Amino acid sequence: MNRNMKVAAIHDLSGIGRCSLTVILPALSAMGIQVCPVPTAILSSHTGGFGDVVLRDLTDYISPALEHYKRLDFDFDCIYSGFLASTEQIDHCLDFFNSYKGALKVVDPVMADHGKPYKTCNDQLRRRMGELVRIADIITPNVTEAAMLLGEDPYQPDMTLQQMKSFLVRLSELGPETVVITSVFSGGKTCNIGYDRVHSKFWRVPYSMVSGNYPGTGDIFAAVLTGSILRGDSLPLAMNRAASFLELAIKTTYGYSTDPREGILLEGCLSYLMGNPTLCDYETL
Ligand code: PXL
Repeated sequence: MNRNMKVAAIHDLSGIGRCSLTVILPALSAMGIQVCPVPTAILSSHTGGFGDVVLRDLTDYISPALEHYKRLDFDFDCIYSGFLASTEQIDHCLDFFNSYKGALKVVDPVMADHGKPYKTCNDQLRRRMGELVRIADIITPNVTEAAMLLGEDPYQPDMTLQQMKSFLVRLSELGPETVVITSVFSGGKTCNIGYDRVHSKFWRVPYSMVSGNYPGTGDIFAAVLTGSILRGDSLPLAMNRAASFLELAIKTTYGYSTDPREGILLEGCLSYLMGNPTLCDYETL
């Protein structure tokens, strides 16, 4: 493995609630990969339940930071976009992606969850998120975001095998070779599903749910999946690594009965990402 791998993570920095950069940084660091944060906004907390959030939009930061990196001839192995604070940031992300042609392009189209858009996601952002999806190599929407990108009903309580495959293929037809959809409900079970267009393969990684709805889990999933792919894992292995890490972290957290708004107890679980356990809990779809 390249010991000096660098990911530019275009995402927000939220003070409390363990999401976005505050989880992406430690997760990828534990996997031996440097995160170079490009904050899109600074927030006092995530927007999921802490009341009146203080938000400082950093839209005017991203382009000058990119210009600095270009002047330095600084290279990145991966550009990874996530939570955006304004529609203009779509253009800035596109500039970032287009400036590093050889980098792996990961787009986590953070917009919504559980059938509903986040407070900060307006119609314009929703419409333009497709522009990032089009140029991505890998996208990691949750099922609500996947449906929104396809113009389907955001609430998808029980998907058939045919619907899951159709979502994956149609999203891939927008551009990305690899599509992973998280938090899919099908036949009373929860799973993450993936599609590798190059090899025409569909994958499903089931996981067991505990009650308790923790923020930031999608961000952790995307970060671990990205780190795993950068380290050379196959798609099913990377999906399996991300899902099994989250299952461990969520079950650890649930046992301590902490306030779910504070997110998962990531700090005590990071050592699991440092090792390289053998994982083989996936199925073809
Ligand atoms: O985890 C997604 C996310 C990222 N960033 C902010 C959020 C959320 C979800 O609520 O509020 C600021």
